[in-house]
Amino acid sequence: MAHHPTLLLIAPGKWGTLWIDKLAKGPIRLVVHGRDAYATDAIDYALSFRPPAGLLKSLPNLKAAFSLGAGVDGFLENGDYPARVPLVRFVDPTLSVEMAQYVILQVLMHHRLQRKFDAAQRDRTWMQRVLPRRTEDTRVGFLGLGEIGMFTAERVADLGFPVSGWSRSGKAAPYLKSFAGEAQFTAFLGQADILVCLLSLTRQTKGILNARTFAALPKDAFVINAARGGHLIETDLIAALDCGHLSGAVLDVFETEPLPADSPLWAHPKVSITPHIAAISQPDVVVRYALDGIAAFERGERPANIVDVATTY
Ligand code: NDP
Ligand code: OXD
Repeated sequence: MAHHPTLLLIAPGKWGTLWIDKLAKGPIRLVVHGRDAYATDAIDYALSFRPPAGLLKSLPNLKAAFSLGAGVDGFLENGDYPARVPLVRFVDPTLSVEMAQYVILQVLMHHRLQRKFDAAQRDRTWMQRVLPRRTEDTRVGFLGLGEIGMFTAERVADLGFPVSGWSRSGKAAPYLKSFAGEAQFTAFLGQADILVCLLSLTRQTKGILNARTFAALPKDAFVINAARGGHLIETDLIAALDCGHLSGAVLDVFETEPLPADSPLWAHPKVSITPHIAAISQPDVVVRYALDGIAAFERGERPANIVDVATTY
């Protein structure tokens, strides 16, 4: 009988059910954490978004771990990820397309003053002709120019906005003004009327959306965070909105998810909230990526998108 490697799925409650049936049809033995009893030495592979602290370290025969999302901070934030085990992250064009749609939606809602018109409609008020700022004068700056950031930046540039981006290494593209590293961070911020965060969350980028960053943005700048809640100091954002320096913010990700009911962000008049839905990993695509990745390791190959242990993303 063919050897079927054992995959441990670690995903909370209902969320896990998205993948269970599809994975169970693959050439693997599926074990679901929290549902099935298992011997730790029987696990060959793991699939998760945010495994509980210490769990992966307790699996002595783990050959590789696969992330259910593009971001792998959920694996690495505790500092206990077993260094010998390759970690593969989810990279797929569907994520970039969905993120570009999300960012375009939020940029245009802000730029075309849609929320003001919605409020006026609620009051049955016919607003006098209000002109949006000129598109060519509205500079959109991307923090993070990776798989998702580059694609999204190009789609926003297609709409006529001047686009810039900041990354560790710098990126060259005809539609983009590129800034790199700490030395160019403040210059980048000074010319971003709309700031979009699509960075990976690492020790270096944690809390990067803070009071100093907001102060370096132009007056009335607008902030969109679709990367991770850990990038943002929420109290600094509220202060920058309340003092009138920032004109508004859209947040898809939060330090604590679900966002607690008593968070002041819920009712803040300048904040729009979405529940971590900017780009959702599609179950069929995720299952294919995990099964193909396992097959590659079983053949003795290394699949694409193994996380660099030096940069941790
Ligand atoms: P990539 O790893 O491809 O890109 C990460 C980008 O961040 C790169 O441009 C990288 O720079 C930059 N970066 C990392 N560290 C630093 C640093 N210290 N200084 C400057 N730049 C830095 O990731 P993806 O584009 O695939 O995804 C980005 C993030 O989007 C994910 O990590 C995740 O958090 C988030 N995400 C959110 C979703 C949602 O639904 N809200 C869905 C999917 C992703 P360089 O290019 O030089 O390496
Ligand atoms: C991801 C996410 O990282 O969904 O892919 O947040």
